[in-house]
Amino acid sequence: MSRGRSISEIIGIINKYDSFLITSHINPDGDAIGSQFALKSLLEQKKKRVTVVNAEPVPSAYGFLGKWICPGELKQKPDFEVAIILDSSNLSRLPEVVLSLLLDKILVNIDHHISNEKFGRLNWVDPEASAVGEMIYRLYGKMDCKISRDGALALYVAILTDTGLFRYTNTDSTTHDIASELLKIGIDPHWVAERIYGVNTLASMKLLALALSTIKVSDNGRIGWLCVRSDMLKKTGASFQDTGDFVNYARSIRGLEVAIFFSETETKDEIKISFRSKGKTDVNAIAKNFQGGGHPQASGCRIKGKLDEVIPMVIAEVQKALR
Ligand SMILES: [Mn+2]
Repeated sequence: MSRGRSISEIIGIINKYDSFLITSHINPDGDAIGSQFALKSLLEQKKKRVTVVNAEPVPSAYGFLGKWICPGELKQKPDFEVAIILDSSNLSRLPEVVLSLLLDKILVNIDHHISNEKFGRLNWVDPEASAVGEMIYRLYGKMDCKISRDGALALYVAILTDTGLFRYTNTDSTTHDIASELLKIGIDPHWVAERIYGVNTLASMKLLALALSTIKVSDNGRIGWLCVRSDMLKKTGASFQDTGDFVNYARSIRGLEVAIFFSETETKDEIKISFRSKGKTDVNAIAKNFQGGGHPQASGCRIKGKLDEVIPMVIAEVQKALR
């Protein structure tokens, strides 16, 4: 896949059309949120009409980045020519209400998941990029656009969160070079980190305590997992959104190779699963066996069934992959 051609084709589309819709996957993370706002900024600088639409409002921890539109707030179907979908490996990552707005439109797919299914008319997929935010940063450069302070803030959030605060294997000198450029535009890293990582609620801490009490490690010490059941949410007053980084607590256990987080969901008999690998094991391949995907070191999927059945089945699959 020639990266150079994809990015110049994206620029061609941006120059050719006037009106754009930007969206991303359900349960948006910092990269999904930040890259959408950063791309909006870029397109507005180019005097384009831009609407950012997602099924749910901006999660409160990221509220400082701005607001987008939810389908319920639309008085009529948004009028646009091109839909740009960010950070989503396939269209089933988009909620129905958003998908229904995209029928018959030109779809542009900008993503960095190795599992991306190239669903767009135009696909710019770069698994080497630490975050979609890094790709949007490059787009700014190629289009000779000045990054505004708001744009820089959004890009910084995308890269900060998708590299796990510059800790994951997708972090390299390029990531730090970009972060450095963004700080020069006026981003205060302490202020940003406090907004995102210093705002846990007491309810979410109590939920974490319950989840941690479920931690188990396989006999060979290579797999660790923990889970959240719906009744834990009732007990603590926390929500499913509060479980976003729980898998990392299992991941931090010494000697472990694969960490897994299992959670019941709003949908009855549907279990959400997050995988993290510490190195050699490709958890994207494991998630793929269950119609999920992601990155080699961080992936996820959803499986129909009861928690007590799903856990042993998934552990057995991971044991197989480790052999
Ligand atoms: Mn991402």
